[in-house]
Formats: sequence, C-alpha cells, structure tokens
Amino acid sequence: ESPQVPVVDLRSSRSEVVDRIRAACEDWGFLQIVGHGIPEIVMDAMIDGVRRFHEEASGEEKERLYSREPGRAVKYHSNFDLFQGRVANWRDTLYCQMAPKQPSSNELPAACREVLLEYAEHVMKLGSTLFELLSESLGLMPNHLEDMDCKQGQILLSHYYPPCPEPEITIGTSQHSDSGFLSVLLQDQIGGLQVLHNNNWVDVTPIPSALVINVGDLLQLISNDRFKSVEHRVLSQSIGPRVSVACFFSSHFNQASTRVYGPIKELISEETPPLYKETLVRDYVAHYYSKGLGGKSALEDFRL
Ligand code: AKG
Repeated sequence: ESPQVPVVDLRSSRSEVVDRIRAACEDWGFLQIVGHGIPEIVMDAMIDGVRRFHEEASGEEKERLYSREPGRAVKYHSNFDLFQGRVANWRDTLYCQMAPKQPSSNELPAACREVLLEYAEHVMKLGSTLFELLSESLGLMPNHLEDMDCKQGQILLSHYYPPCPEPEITIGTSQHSDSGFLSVLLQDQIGGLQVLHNNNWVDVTPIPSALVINVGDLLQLISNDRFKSVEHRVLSQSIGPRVSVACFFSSHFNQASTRVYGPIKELISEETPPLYKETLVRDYVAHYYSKGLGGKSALEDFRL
C-alpha cells in the first residue's frame, strides 16, 4: 500500500497532536488536519464563492482586477510566474492579501467578498493555534513563532482549475515549494494535488472537512532543516472544475520590516550548527519570485 499524507485530529490530546505534527513536518512537510474548528458551512461557502467569482464575474470586472503588479492587494491572473516560468498553468487565480492590512470591501469582488472576509478570519485564528503547536513541536515556548511575526501577513489564493481537454500535456500548478512560513489549503473533492515524498508523487487525497497544512521555505530555514518545505504540484484533469483556496502565512509584504530571519538560536548547538544565512523576508521572496516555479531552488541559494 502506498504511503499517505498523515492526518491529525486536533481534538486529540495536546501531547499527541504535538508529536504527530512534529513527525509529519519532519518526514512529509505536509499533513491534513481535522477537528480544526472551522465550520464546514464556511468552508463550503468559500469554495462556492470562488467558483461563483470565476464562473460568473463579468469580463469587465476581471479586466479591472487583472494585474501582475507585486504591490497590488487584490488581483486576478493565471500563474504569477507566467513570464518567468517555463509553462502556463491550467488555472486562474484570485489573489487577495488579507493581512497585515485588510483590503477595503470595494476592492474585493462582490461574488465572494463576504465569505472571503469570514474565511480569512477563521484561518487567521487557526493559524495562531497551528503556530503554537509548531512552536511546541520544535521544543520552543508556544508563542515563539507568532512572536517572530510568522503570521503577520496573510495571502489567500483562490484557484480555479477548469476541466482540461488534454490533461496529459498540461499542468494545473507547476512543481514548487511555498515561500512563506506556513500554508493552509482548502480543496474541494476533485483531487489532483500531489506531494513529493521519497522521490515519489503521492496524492493528497481530499478528505471532507479536512484542511491541508504544509511547511514553507522560511519555516524550513528558521527551523534549521528540522521541518521540511516540500515540493508539490497540481495535475490537470479532464474532470472539474477544481477549486482550492491556499492561505499563505508570511510577512513579506511589509516593505518596512527590517526583521531578519535565520535559524532559531534555541535550535542551534554544536551538533546542529546553523545551515542558513540570515535574510530579510522581502529579499527571500524577491529571489523566490525572480526564479519562478518549477523546482525548489530558492532556499538552496541561502544555504551557508
Ligand atoms: C499554491 O497555490 O501554491 C498551490 O500549490 C495550490 C495547490 C492546490 O491548488 O491544491
């Protein structure tokens, strides 16, 4: 039987949850969580809202939102690296930066405005829980990661993958690892997301009411390789559409931030010397974006 991405029920005992999260982040860089407290009705409404936007918003509205400008908080486009990467991905995306500054309500498309705000708030709360659990699983005080501003910024990418007539020559989302600290993914029941594990692509099989959690490059960097930021991709399929909402926690949009990130000093010892240089988040992310998707090379360039 092929290995499966670990599933963790957050209603289990604290020590069990911490142990299972540690194991998943060390071994897979990915897990699915259930019992996370976000109501199913909100998750379903979020998926519906995204589908409504992509299917029903007018051409004029999409044209008004279309942008590839780094500074814009709300924008609509296909893959962000269309002009840097090697391929055009078979998907469209609504990009919304929800924190540190929430977009004004008229910047968000009417088709999913309310549910975006509601879902973003739920994921923000869940983010606090997850960063506490991750801190504890690294042997740190519960508030350690949040105090490092790992959760200061929140971006929601609402993806829409249309059914594809020629899926064998097409890709939904190119192979990549995520740049931020942590990602929380809501996916519908269509499937197609795969994670690289021991050099094999493993399906992240949709589980009703579960969320997919994965470690980003910056968490791998500050955890000094304890936790792994792992490459993943989305296949395109003849069935669909598939809808997913990826939430990225980072702090890279804060241009004023002078905070540098390097391996956490509590995790450094003679046996485990620092493996990475210190970096500003915006410098890391600028490097990541300049490379485009298609491999996990950005982090390697920060290795000592
Ligand atoms: C991303 O937005 O970085 C993804 O990997 C999307 C994953 C998905 O659509 O399931």
